[in-house]
Order: sequence, then structure tokens, then C-alpha cells
Amino acid sequence: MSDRSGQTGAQLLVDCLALQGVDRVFCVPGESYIAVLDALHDKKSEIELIVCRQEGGAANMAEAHGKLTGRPGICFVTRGPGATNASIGVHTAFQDSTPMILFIGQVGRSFADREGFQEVDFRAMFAPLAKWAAQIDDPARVPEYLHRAFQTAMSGRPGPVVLALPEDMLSEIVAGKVDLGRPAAPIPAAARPDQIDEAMALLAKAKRPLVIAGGGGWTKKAGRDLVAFASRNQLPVTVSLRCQDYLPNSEPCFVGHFGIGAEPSLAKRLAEADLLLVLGPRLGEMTTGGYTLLAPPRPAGKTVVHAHPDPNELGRVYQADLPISAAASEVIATLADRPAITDPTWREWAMACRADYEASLVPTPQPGGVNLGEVIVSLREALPAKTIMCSGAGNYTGWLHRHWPFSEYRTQLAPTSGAMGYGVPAAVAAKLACPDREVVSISGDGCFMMNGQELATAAQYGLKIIFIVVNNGMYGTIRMHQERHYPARESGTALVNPDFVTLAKAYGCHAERVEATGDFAAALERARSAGTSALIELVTDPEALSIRSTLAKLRDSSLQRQEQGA
Ligand SMILES: Cc1ncc(C[n+]2csc(CCOP(=O)(O)OP(=O)(O)O)c2C)c(N)n1
Ligand SMILES: [Mg+2]
Repeated sequence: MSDRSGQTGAQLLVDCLALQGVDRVFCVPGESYIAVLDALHDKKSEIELIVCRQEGGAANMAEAHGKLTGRPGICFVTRGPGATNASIGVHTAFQDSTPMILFIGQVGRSFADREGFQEVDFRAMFAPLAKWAAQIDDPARVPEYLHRAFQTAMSGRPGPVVLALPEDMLSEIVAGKVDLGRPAAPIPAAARPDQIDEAMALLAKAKRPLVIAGGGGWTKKAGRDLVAFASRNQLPVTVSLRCQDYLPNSEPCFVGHFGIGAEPSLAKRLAEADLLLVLGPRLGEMTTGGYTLLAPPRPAGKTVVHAHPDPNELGRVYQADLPISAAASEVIATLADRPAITDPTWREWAMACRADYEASLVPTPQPGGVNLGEVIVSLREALPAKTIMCSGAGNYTGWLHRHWPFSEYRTQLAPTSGAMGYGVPAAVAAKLACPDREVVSISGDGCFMMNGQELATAAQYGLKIIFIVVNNGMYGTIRMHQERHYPARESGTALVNPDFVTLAKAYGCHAERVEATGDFAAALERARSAGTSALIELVTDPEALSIRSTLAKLRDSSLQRQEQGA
């Protein structure tokens, strides 16, 4: 209840959220923070409260909101069980460099450290998962913590912040008028001009340069600047895992992405390149083929220019010839202003890289009635280029990543963290943030069941999303690893699924099952014209194990290898 002689910690907190421009928060309620829910009741016209069905769903939605908007996605959950459920979204925000703030209701201060009901030390629990994890013990300091949380989430390498809120702190009244502080804003971190000179000088000496873009803090302008810089210098541009929407894939400079298991042709180009211009990504396990395509610390025969916003990342694994501690967007803007290199020697190399990429776009034959590659081609023929594609983790994503040409920044919502269960909640967050855009969620049968309950959230808020479930009756990715290492010994990867069509109908969706590629386009049209969300179940053959191999082929080659004692 509000007290006109002062404000509660919870009211201050909600006022600070409004000051920071927050217009939507995601939650699963808990008795530990009902004072915040009450304060939100007074701010309904400014801040929309989205109530979810599981904290994993809520945290993923907040993470997706942060990805989409560049401002921290906000999630409220309760102590122990709520926070542990929500931790998946914090991990994804950390790995994906997404601004996000998770608020956790906590036991009252007078119970602290007694292992009160559901009490966990969240500073310790989230220490390796968040950029900053703290607890607000004094309601008068709420504005200070909130400002720092927003600033931290967006500055340098963006990421998640976790703030624990003791229950009694939230209801304590702070007398008098409290200064709520300033709205936070990312602080630009630019490169020194001489570093840009040096980068251009190194580039001028190269024969086979390759740009790798990615990482957090990207912007639409960064994509435009990158296209301008790369086109002017005829440079081939790749992107790191699930950063495919950083520049329009139709641009001739775009030559593919380092997915989980990069296209062999792209891996070969990485091996052949003599200069890497790394603009934003970390050069992590996925981009480097498990640190084999690029051997740390100084890949032989390669000059490495590495721009990253966090100086702690530079030199961590790879010791670049030219490390630049600056935001990729700033570095690219400056590079784009420099005069073009005259007569670059790598023209043919760049064209060959693009030709490799274009060849990979053509769907290959697949066993079974539904060819997922051709389904993605149907999607791209039917849907607007600005459709937001949301996915989680699993082999099914291989076809999406390969055959959907991303058109502009933030048409892709997918976890670099490789977390399953992301595609459904991300689509809910995307449709809420962008009601005029079409939103498609693609999940495997395994992935879908991890957060499929958020179909109820989509229904509750009247959202019209297309959910595609690729049902191969297994945790296919793990089955693939099994067949590679322990052939013909399936264990723990087969799934008996519910009837997805009936399940979706129970959530109020239009729903259909598709068992032949040729039936998909018409099913998609019916789904798009339905008045509600729609689910299309694609029944795929477990033999269609990945974009590159059938189950039988992989098993046979593994058995053969075993026989040869390799
Ligand atoms: C939350 C989470 N749990 C487990 C894993 C390990 N994992 C990666 S892919 C995968 C199977 C995905 O299955 P499905 O969604 O059906 O896609 P498929 O590989 O069959 O196409 C599993 C279990 C993970 N990445 N994330
Ligand atoms: Mg599956």
C-alpha cells in the first residue's frame, strides 16, 4: 500500500524502472516480492506485466526482449525455486552478451543466512553466470543499485545483472523525496585512430582476408557500416554462431556463418585466410571449430586483428597481432570512413567465398516425407523478409541456419548458449515487442517440450505466432553424437511424444500435422490466416539426422572406424 509520507523500496524500484524506460516486465509471481507486484499495479499504464508459466520461460523472454531491443530485458522471480528455474535465461544472456536484469525476491533481512524458506545466497549462486550479482539491503539505495544495474547490463560487453530483493526491504518506507537518478545509456568505447591506421595497413598486406563479425552490442547501423566497408574493399564477411542477421545475407560480401559444425567450405576458407579481421565476437569454441580451425594462442600463418569491447577478453585465448578494446560498432564506423584499399589482391578469393556460400543454400535430398530444407525454402518464399525467426538448440536448427536468408538485424532470435527451449518464449517476447511483424518459432520435439507451456502465455495475451515443431521422435543431436562415438547403442535419446496437434488445440491454437513437403505451403497459409496462434507439426524421418548425414551413414562409418581400430 502506498504511504504518501514516503515510498516503499518496491515503489522506488518500479519508479526507477519507469525512469529507465522499461515498458514491459516478465514474471512468475512469488510471495517474496508481492510489494513489487503491488507497485506495478499503480504503474499499469506505463509498465506492462507479462505473467508466464515457468521461470525458464520468463527469463528466456526477458533475454529475447533484451536481444531485440538492446535495452535490458526485465524478469521478476521468487527466491530458491524461482531463481533456479530462471538461471537458464541468465546463462544465455551471459553467453550471448545480452543486457538483462533478473530481480529475485529474497527472504527478509532478519532471517538472512539461516537457510530460511527457499533462501539461497544469490550473490554466490550467480557469481559465474552474471556480470554483477548483488542484493539491495537498504531501500534508500534502490536508485543507486538500479542505475548501476542498467549501466552494467549495457556497458562494454553487455550481459545479465542479478539483484536480490529482501522481502522486508521492499515494504520498508523511505521518508522524504528520493532522487531516482539518471537514465542509463551505453558508453561508447571507440578505437584509437592509430589502431585503425594499423588495421588498414595490415589489411593492405593481406592476400586472403576474412572478416568475422559477431558479439554483443550490435546495431543496425553497424551492419550498414560493415556492408559499406566490406563492399568498398571487396572483403568477404562471415559471422559467428547465430549472428546471421548482423548484415543482410543477400549482400555479395556475406559468405556464411560459423554454425555448430561450420560448413566444410567455410572451415576451409578459415584455414586458408591469412588475415582475420575479428569485429566483435569472442572467438569462442563454436567460431573456431573447438579451437582446432584456429589453434591458440597465435594461429600459424595468420595475422589477427581482434576488436572486442571487453579488454579482459583480448588475449584470453588468442593473442592477436592487433587487439583493439572497443565496441565493434565504433570500430566498423571508423573503418567505413577510411579510403578504400586500391586494387585489392583478394578479389577472386572473395568471390569464391561467396560462391561457396551460395552453393550451400540449395537444399539437399533428405530421407522421409518432409525435407526440412525445402520447408525452409517455402517459408522464405511465403513470409516477409523481416519475419522474426526464433529457435532453440538441436540439429533441426541446421536447416534453418543454412536455408533462411536473414535480412536485417534482429530478425534472428537464437541462443549462442545452445540452450534448448528458447524458441517458444523468444517468439512470445518478439511478438509482444513487435506486434506488426510476423514471428515464427521453430523447435525440435525435444526443444518444444522444454518451454511449450508458454503457449498459454501467447494465448493469454492474444498473440498470433506460428509455432513449428520438427518431430523426429528423438533428441536427434545427442543421438548423432552417440552414433559417432558409440554406434548402434541408442541410450536415453528416444522420445515418445504427445500428440502435438491435440496439445496445441488445447492451448487454443490452430494446429496441423504435415507429413509431406508438398503439403507444407498450404498448411502455412492456413496457419497465417488463422485468428490465433498456430502450430504446425512436421513429421520428419529420424534417418534425416543432420544437414550433412543420415543416421545409417553415420552409424556405418563409425562402425567401420571401430572395426579398423581407429
Ligand atoms: C537445456 C538443454 N538441455 C540439454 C541440452 C543438450 N542437447 C543439445 S541438442 C539436444 C537435443 C535436441 O533435440 P530436439 O529439439 O528434438 O532437436 P533435434 O536434435 O532432434 O533436431 C540436447 C538434449 C541443451 N543444449 N540444452
Ligand atoms: Mg528431435
